[in-house]
Amino acid sequence: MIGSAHIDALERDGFAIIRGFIPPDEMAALTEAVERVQAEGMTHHATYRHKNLCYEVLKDPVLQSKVLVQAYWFSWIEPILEKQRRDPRYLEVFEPLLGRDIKQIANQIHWKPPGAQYSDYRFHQDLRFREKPEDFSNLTTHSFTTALAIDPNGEENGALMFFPGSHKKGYLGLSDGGPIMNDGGERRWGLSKEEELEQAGLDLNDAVLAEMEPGDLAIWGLLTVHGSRGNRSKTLDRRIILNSYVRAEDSPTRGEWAFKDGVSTPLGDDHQLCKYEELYTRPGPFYDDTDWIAEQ
Ligand SMILES: O=C(O)CCC(=O)C(=O)O
Ligand SMILES: [Fe+2]
Repeated sequence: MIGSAHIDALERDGFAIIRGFIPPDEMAALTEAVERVQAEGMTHHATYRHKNLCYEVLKDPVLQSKVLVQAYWFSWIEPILEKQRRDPRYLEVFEPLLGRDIKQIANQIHWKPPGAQYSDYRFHQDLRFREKPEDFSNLTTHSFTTALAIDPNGEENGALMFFPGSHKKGYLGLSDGGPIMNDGGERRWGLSKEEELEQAGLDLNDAVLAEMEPGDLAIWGLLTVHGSRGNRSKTLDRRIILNSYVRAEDSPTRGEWAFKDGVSTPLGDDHQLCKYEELYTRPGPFYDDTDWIAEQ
């Protein structure tokens, strides 16, 4: 039973954690599917895209090796994960918040290779990643991001951190002046410069570490300030499946259906416009070895 505690927590804190969202006996199959996506992603020498499917493959300056940091819309190649994104338990979570017609905007896996430079996320609000906000309505109230823990998420391997109540502060522009990940040097373990937080009226001491066990689900809104440190552990990755959802009526031109009148709805014949702006003009497949093209 998922209950309604997450609704109160989202309203009060801007984030919620549902423990045991996916029970332990279902996690092995999901984890294996995530590992198949990783194996497939690592066959590429650089970032690869085919329509919405994308593997973000970078050369890590610290590890001096190739790393896969994110994959997008792998549901097109992994049936188990395609079912996961529209698991009826997401409807239980979101029906009270979004109703029974729900579209999905993001379908991502994030890896944090142990010790890699590219494994931190500066504090930000996900509104930053809705580059065409005019294509949506009610983005700040009826749009949510979720992270399903595949590995234990803790202090050492860079669990998510949230600022409770930050969703009531409006858009703060945190991390807008550059990539979402740090560029190395002393800030390689991540997060934001304290001055930047101070200017936004935030005190790092107030940030809450979202420790999670495999199968736990974190949920947050597009104005909730969050980020995560780099992975300082020697061996443990910090894998999450990140899915984001909107009310269908608020997103007439974007997203893949997840639930239509409450019915779990598989991907259709072709990709729908989600976040990749060049879906129709540059569908690929192609390699992009120029830069980090994150589209969280
Ligand atoms: O993977 C993480 O720790 C943070 C990811 C995130 O906040 C995002 O993709 O918007
Ligand atoms: Fe985010």
